[in-house]
Amino acid sequence: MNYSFKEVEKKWQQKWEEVPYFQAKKSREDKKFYCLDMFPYPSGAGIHVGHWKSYTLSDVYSRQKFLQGYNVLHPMGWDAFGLPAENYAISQGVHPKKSTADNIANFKRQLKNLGAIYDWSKELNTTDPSYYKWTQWIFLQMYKAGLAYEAEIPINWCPKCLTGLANEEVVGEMCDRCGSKVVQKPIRQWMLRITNYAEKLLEGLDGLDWPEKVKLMQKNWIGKSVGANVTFTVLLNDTGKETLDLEVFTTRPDTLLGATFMALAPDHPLVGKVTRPEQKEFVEKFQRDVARKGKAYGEEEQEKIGVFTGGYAVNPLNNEHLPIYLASYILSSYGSGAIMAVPAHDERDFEFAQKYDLPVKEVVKPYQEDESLHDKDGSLTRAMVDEGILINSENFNGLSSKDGGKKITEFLDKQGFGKDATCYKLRDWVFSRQRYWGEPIPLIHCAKCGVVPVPEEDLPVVLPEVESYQPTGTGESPLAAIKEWVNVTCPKCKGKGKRETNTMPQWAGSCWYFLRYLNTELEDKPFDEKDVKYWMPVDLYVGGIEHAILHLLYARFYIKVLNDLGFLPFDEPFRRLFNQGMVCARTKEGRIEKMSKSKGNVVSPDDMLKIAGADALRLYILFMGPPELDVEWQDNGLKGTKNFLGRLWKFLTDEKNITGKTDDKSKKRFHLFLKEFQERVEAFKVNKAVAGMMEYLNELSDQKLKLDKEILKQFLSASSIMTPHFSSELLEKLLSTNLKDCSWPVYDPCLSAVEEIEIAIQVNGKFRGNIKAGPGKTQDELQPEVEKTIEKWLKDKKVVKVVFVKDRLINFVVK
Ligand code: ANZ
Ligand code: ZN
Repeated sequence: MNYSFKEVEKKWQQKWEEVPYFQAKKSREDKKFYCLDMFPYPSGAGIHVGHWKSYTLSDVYSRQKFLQGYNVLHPMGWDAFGLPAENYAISQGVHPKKSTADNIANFKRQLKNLGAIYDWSKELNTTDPSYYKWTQWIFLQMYKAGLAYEAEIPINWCPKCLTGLANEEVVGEMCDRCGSKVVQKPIRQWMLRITNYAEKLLEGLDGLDWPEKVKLMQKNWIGKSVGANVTFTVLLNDTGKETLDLEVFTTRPDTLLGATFMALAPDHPLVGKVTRPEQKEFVEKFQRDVARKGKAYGEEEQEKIGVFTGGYAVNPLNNEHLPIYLASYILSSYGSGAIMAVPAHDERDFEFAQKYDLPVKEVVKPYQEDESLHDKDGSLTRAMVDEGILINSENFNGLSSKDGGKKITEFLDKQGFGKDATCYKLRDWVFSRQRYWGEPIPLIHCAKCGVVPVPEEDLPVVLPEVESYQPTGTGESPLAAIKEWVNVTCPKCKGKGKRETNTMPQWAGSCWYFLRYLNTELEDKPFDEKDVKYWMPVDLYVGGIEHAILHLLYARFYIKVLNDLGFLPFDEPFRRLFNQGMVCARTKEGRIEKMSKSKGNVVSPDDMLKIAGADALRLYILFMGPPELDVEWQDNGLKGTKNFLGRLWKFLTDEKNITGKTDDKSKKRFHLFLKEFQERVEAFKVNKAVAGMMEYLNELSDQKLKLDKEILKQFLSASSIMTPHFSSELLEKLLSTNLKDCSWPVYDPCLSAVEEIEIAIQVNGKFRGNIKAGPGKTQDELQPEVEKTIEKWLKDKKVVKVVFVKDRLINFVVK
């Protein structure tokens, strides 16, 4: 009798749909397990087998915890606002509302094929007014707390998507969505003060069970630098009487006496004042040139160009006069937008000094002499950027960089010319989009009262139906054209007001959705305190590394704000994070790349299901390789797991193999399988866990081992986390039970213990003793202990070679 996956899978999916036995319980007595998938934005392309990888993983863990008696919450929803959804709608010529609904229906159909234990009663959709009412409400709380503000700033503007973008959405000067080169455009924006949370966002990383790589990416993005602010005095003319203060941020106050010029960002506010009349023409031309080129924040300018302003600044330590330049590599948005340039110890300053023939003065000597640092004439060949010992620094000579920096800053502090300072690379979050498909920002502009929040009882501000939702490109959202919607009465003075027409970025809805899953039906509040307290934080969050900064940083920020405002009793949303690797496939050009529709290398689960079924696909995806690594899709691999399930079915349904009571050998082998299976699953080595299942079946048939009903039930319960349909069918067929009444099998530590074997120890081929160890131990694991037991044979001898035969012997060749 063969395994007929089509009927079996259909049957169980229908049953689970009718009676979803795995839904989260209302009672809060059990231990809880909140397993979260990064909810998808329902694109038109549907899901491919790459998406299945993360959904299969999260389902394996949810199912295991369910069987272990946890109250499991494993929900799914739709991140449906934002650029991707809107761009797709435009490309198809349909309204985003319509295309989004169609895409969701398709996604849901595809996802149900997975046989996952999603609790669909918790489904949510970020474009649903009953959901975004609360996205707007959270924004209002931030606004009231002074965390949202309006600013006319030059921002990253995508000329194709016709909207402003957050810094996080720009990758290498390109729009992360469409790949167009981003330009800088001054536009009125709503901003969120995420920078107020820089330190908290950094500190919080320590306590998280996240991949180190992701933590490091967030850390670098926040970019904390510790140093000092130093005030230089700018001479506005040659009399030396008229002056102004110029502040610089430096991470190396120890190098202050090595400064040989000053550099300002081309758009620094003091440029006009500092520039002397004779240089004005050149300075202005330079500013125009740089502005025309434009550059996105955070991008290093390849070419370091500059212009002399004619002005000078006085070094507060030795009163030396330093020429002031404008330089293309200084960012106006970092520190104070101005630097003291120390060519001897900073690479960029060194390059600039070479180019403009400015002096190089060494003030730090490396701890270790390095001859390649100087040429024959004694000039520096490159910047010496390491810390070292101070030289040419008057009273500070001989101090280490650390101590020297501290002493110099203290000295400046006393004179009122400097202070310890900390800078962050993190910028405030550009939180408005000039697009239609997003949550309206719930604010009203009134000529008399200024910006007035929409009263909470008037939420949601519903996104109006429009004919034309294409971006206008004017810097105004398409909503600005809908007069009936825009014109409102001011809630404060009852005079004429206008609605804010910018919408929120797509990240707004995903910053808090995991709180809403708990109570999607709540009408009078966004979430329930008691449920939040029970369920949060999320125990396991599974999703792609592409969200390492954007979504994961924004969501952490939201939770910290809501915690500070007293709405939440915790301040980190995701306790544990797992990033699954990508599934790749060969493109038409023969390159192996991440699956994507645009590259034409997508494998659709719909097709694979027809060939092999959901359980074979789940099993193959788990078996492909370590789940955190990228892997290449192979049709053969899927055939392999399909065949495996076929063989397993045959074995288990063959009466010969089932007995009333198994012998010890069979029992032992099963408990060893179970122990390893559990340990591997729990260590995220699911590929090894599948391999263990395959080995077990091989040994069952090779060694003619038998199972009794108890073992059979335990085996099917354990395997059900990977192959739920297959296991359910056999549980019913052979044992008249089902997963609802099963629990996670507990292995017997005595039975699962591996017997020790004796390994012979030899010295120069002569037998010198035995050592007992578990099978499969490596030489590295054994050698130290073996050396101890034969110490007297090795004394005063030189070991020339060690011969090791696994599980048999270890032989020391000595002289
Ligand atoms: C003098 C100096 C000497 C510096 C030296 C470095 C080495 P991070 O680590 O990135 O924070 N800097 C300050 N503001 C800048 C701006 N707006 N645009 C470009 N560069 C800026 O780097 C801080 C260092 O970058 C600062 O320390 C400053 O150069 C420069 F041997 O000051 B330093
Ligand atoms: Zn008003």
